Amino acid sequence: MIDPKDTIEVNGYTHQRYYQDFYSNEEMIERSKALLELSLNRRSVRDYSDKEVPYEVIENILKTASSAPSGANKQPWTFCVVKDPEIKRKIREAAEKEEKQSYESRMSERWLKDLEHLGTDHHKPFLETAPYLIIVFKRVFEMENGEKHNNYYVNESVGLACGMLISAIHNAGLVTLTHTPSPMNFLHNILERPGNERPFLLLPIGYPAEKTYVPSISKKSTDDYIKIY
Ligand code: IYR
Repeated sequence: MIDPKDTIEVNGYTHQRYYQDFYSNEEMIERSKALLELSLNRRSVRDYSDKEVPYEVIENILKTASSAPSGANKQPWTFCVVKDPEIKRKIREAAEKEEKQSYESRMSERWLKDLEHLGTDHHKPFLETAPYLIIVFKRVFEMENGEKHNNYYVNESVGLACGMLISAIHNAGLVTLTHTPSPMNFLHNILERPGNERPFLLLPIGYPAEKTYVPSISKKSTDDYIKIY
């Protein structure tokens, strides 16, 4: 919470007083557990229903993503929201063409073996079935008065925003999938994006198809990824 009236000046810029809710240890444990349980129930879903999602939800989750920290607060991202069936069809067609080549010749034997248990292939029907596609672009630089100014920590910043977006989608009761067709320049062309933007990630958003199965996989145990010093 920010108190707009309680301010100080730093280097000639206004800083506002910041307050955060304070919880007891018990409350903190409860709250962190609740988010953990919610997060553990999130899965990448590849089969979508075409059921409509209110646009207000899309806007709220994108505002959540855009609240992410970023290098020098440049917020170097653009979220393209695609609902138009004709644009979705074009994206599916181009993505499947690239993915077919990837699965048939660009991906190594080892890579294909590593993906086998997930059951993926070059068919991407979700690109047309899901009610919305969000295509995330990173903004490598900004133009100001005809001058090019590079943004900072662009991949880190956009990655953080995408993580928050994925959590927000799950929290709303919807599902998504991190789809990275490769190469993905076709997204730049289809969506006619400007020269300072590069495609970063594609996320379908919607409800899961009525009877959906996901791979039976587990997450690493804490001993494998937490090192206490
Ligand atoms: N982009 C391809 C292949 C793929 C690659 C990885 I690494 C995955 O975790 C899953 C899929 C596809 O979307 O099918």
